[in-house]
Amino acid sequence: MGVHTDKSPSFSEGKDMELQERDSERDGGFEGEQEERLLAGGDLEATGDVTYKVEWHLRTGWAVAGSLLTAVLVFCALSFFTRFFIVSKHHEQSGDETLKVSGMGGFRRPASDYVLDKAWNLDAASQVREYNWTIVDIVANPDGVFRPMISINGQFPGPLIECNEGDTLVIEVDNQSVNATSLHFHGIFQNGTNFMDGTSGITQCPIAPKRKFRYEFTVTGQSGTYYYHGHQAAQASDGLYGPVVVHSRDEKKLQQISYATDRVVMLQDHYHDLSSGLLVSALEPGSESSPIPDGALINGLNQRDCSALPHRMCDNSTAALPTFDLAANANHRLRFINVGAFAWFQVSVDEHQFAITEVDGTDTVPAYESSLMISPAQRYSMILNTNQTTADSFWLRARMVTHCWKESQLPGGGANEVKAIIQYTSSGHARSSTTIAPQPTSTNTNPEFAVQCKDMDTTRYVPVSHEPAPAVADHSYYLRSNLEIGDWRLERGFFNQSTFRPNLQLPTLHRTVEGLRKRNESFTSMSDSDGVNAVAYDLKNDFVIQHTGVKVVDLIIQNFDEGNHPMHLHGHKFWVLGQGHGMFPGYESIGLRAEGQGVLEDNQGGLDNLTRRDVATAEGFGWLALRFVADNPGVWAFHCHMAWHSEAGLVMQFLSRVDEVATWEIPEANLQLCDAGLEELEKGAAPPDSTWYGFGIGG
Ligand SMILES: [Cu+2]
Repeated sequence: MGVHTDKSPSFSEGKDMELQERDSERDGGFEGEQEERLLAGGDLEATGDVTYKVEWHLRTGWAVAGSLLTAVLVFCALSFFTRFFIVSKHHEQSGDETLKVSGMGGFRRPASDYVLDKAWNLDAASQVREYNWTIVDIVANPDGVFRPMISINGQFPGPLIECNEGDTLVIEVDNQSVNATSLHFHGIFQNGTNFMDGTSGITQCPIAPKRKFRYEFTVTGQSGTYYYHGHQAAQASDGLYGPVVVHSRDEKKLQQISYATDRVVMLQDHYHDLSSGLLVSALEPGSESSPIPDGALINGLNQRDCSALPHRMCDNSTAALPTFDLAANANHRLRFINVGAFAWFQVSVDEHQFAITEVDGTDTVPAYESSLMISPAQRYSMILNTNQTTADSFWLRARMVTHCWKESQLPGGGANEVKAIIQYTSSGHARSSTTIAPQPTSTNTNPEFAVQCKDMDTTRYVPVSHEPAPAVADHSYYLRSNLEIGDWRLERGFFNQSTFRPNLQLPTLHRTVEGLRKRNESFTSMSDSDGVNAVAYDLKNDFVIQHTGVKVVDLIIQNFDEGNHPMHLHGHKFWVLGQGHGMFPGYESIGLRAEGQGVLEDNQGGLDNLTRRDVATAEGFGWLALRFVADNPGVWAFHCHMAWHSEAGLVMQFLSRVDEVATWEIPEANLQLCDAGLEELEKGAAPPDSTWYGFGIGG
């Protein structure tokens, strides 16, 4: 089902044709573009220079032919490299001979990797689970369109990390990408291991190209569905992500509906271009809009019609819609993770309702829904009962909510909806993996068509484990969030007056530990006080709120943008006290005394059943009220999880347990990462303010 099947008998010929078309329409070939973008974040002036030279060369016919030949040869070499070196190397490493997709589809991770093992032992003794990952750049075509991607061991999406609560995870990372990287384990508390949080510029220096780093931490005090992703600029969007499932020893009690199967369903807005290039255009002067995705993927899969994309390298013969084989008349757990950079998804299953039983790692009492709204970085588990008799296959629909974007039209005729096939199977008679499931004929029975990007009403989702929020807050902070644009300056995200710039060579945690240890006065003068620390940190680019001892903290976020911001706090779960449109109406309106000093008379028990989660959204021109216990020592990022917004600087930090952090030393391996030199550490980083000259702000 490749493109141009009528025009070209073989893929390689089709490829040549594509290249020629591209060359005649744009200056420089695919390879040239790719190299420029892979190295973006480097020297932009040099990039301009290259473009000029290519244009000059194109003035002679021989040069045109020569360029074409070179481009074709380089592409063939790259394809050969990807196919035979990266893919076969992975084969050797994993000994996996069952990989069915061959050739250019060899980067695809088998769908079965995201189905959890039924025989998993919840009672196993705590153990160390080790993963060996090589970060490599590949060229891959998840939906048919080829693009450069960042992968783990040559495959996309990343492997599942699965463990029991109490296990220790060891992830050996060997960075063979041209860009620097760091890996963040989203939602994992990292209590006592803040330096393993993987936030470049905050808890660690990036892992420079050709360097290695070992993440090692014990997962305690939490269970459920999480994920990991690259935390250098927006590189998660280039494919560097994967799921994390932590099993509670009490999983069977915490999940109140028992289920026959358990799997991960990752939703991703998918761009056909590298995030480094998109980021430059996202931040360009005078524009507040974010790059619009070209389409969407479910577990790395979708299938585009290549004939509609004549300007792209495209072959959809190994691309397919994802299929979930589910035994009929049984309950099945689907763990949804929005791993995307920007888009919200509305999820529904034709002719089915489902129960929500988990919100960001918090097990909840089943609540029935016909549609699910999920922001970037949020997770929800749904239990689907395969009890329909009208058909034996149904569409699962994941629709990007385009109404929340400034421009709602996807480029290149891209569809905002990605579908998966829910295929009923009679138990013991699973569909053979070689047969393609027939397409369902079901129609969308979900009447509500979301046009706003708002969190699900989590007051409907009562945690199974009773953990009421503390009644009295020690501190309440009012934070204004917004994006600022203007001529001759990059778009920048702000919390109050501050827009974040990561210090890649001297992360906040390193500066803090050193400052406290060496009794540097700018750190010690503040070390007994709580609040904004503008003495040790430059408030302009480094907004740090600190607490010493264990404190209860309220955050009121007032969003001054028409767009929404899904806010994520590293290292903690928070209680959502309230959220809504317009100006924050005051504590009384959410049943609490002023400044969060206890509950109102008529709201006794009002804090008992609030959901705890790690991503909650301040809707467009709306507010969000959160409460968390600052008991986890270290420096924790708090940021919008839309990649284009966080990279604009919509990030601040909480320094918790100053008393404890003062006793720390930074591990030697972390310090060594910083030795790589700024030029190496900045590879793949967000563009600096100096990218545009003039009246730059926050530079
Ligand atoms: Cu945002």
